[in-house]
Amino acid sequence: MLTLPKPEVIFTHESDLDGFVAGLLLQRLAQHLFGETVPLQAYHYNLWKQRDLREKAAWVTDFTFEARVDKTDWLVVDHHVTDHKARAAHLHHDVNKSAGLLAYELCQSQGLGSPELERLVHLNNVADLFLENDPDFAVAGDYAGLVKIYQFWNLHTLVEGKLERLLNHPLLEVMAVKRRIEDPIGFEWSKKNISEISPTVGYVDTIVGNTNSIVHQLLESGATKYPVLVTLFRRSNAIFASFRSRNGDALKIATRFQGGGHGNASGAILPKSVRTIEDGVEFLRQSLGARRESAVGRETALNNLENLFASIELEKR
Ligand SMILES: [Mn+2]
Repeated sequence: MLTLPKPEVIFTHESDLDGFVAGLLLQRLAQHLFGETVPLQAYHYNLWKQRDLREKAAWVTDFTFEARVDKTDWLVVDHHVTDHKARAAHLHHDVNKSAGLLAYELCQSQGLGSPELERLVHLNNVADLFLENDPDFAVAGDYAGLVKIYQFWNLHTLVEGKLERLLNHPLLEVMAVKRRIEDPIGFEWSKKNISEISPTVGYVDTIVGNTNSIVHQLLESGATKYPVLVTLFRRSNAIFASFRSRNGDALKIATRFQGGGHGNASGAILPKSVRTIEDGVEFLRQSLGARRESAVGRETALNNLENLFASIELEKR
C-alpha cells in the first residue's frame, strides 16, 4: 500500500519532455489519491535553485535530490545522480530510468496504467536517456522536440493537460519534417562554426535544426576537439546555455553558472545582464577562458565579471 503525503504543489522541470510527462503523471496520481487537482509548477534549473521551499508538503520530480528537498511529507521522484541519502523525504529514485518512467511506476501501482500512457512513457524514456539503439529513437526525439519547439506551457494548454493527446499528435509530423530536412543542413553548418571558449569548451553556433541532435552528432563523430560543447539560445528574455559532453564534464561547467542536469547533458540560465547571444559567448569566454595578454585587459575582464555578478545579486533581491 502506497502511503504518500498529500502535496500542496507538484514541482517539475520546465525544460524538457521528461519534466512534462513526469509532472502530469504525478498530478494525475495526486488527483486519484486525494480527489483534487494539485497545482503543477514548472521551473528551469536556475529559478528552481532560487525557489524558496516554504510548502509543508510537496512532490518534486526531474530535479536532483538534495538536502533542501529532503523534508518530511515531501516526495521526490527523480533520476539524477546524487550523493545525498534520504533522511526525511519519500524518495523514488533510479538513475537508469527517466523521471517519467518512475512517475509512471507509481501510477501503475495505483491501477492508473494504460497502453497509451505506456507508449508515451516508453518514447519519453528513449528520448530522455538517449537510447540510440532503440528502434523508436528517431520518433522519440520528435516527441521530445515538441517541448523544445512549442514549450512546456503552450503544449500543456494545447493538450489541456491530457498527456494521451500527445500520442500521434499532428504536430509530430512537423517535427519529423524538421528532423529530416533541417537537421542535416544544421549539422553541416554548425560543424564549420565551432569556436573556442576555453581549451576544453567549444561554442557551437546554430542556425537551423535540432540543437540537441546536432551537438550529439558532433561529439559522437569526433568532428570537434572540444570535450564539452555549449550552445546558446534565447527564451523568455533570458539567454540559456546548454552543455553537452561524453566525459561527464558538462555538468561541472553548468554548475559553475548555478545550472544543473546530468553529467553529459546540462544547462544554465546566464545572468540577466547577458542580453544577447554575443554577450553570452563573451561572458562564457571571460568566465571559463579568461586568458588576457595584458594586465589592463585582465583588469577589464574582472571588472566586467564583477558587474555581471553584481547584477545577479540585484536580481535576487
Ligand atoms: Mn529527466
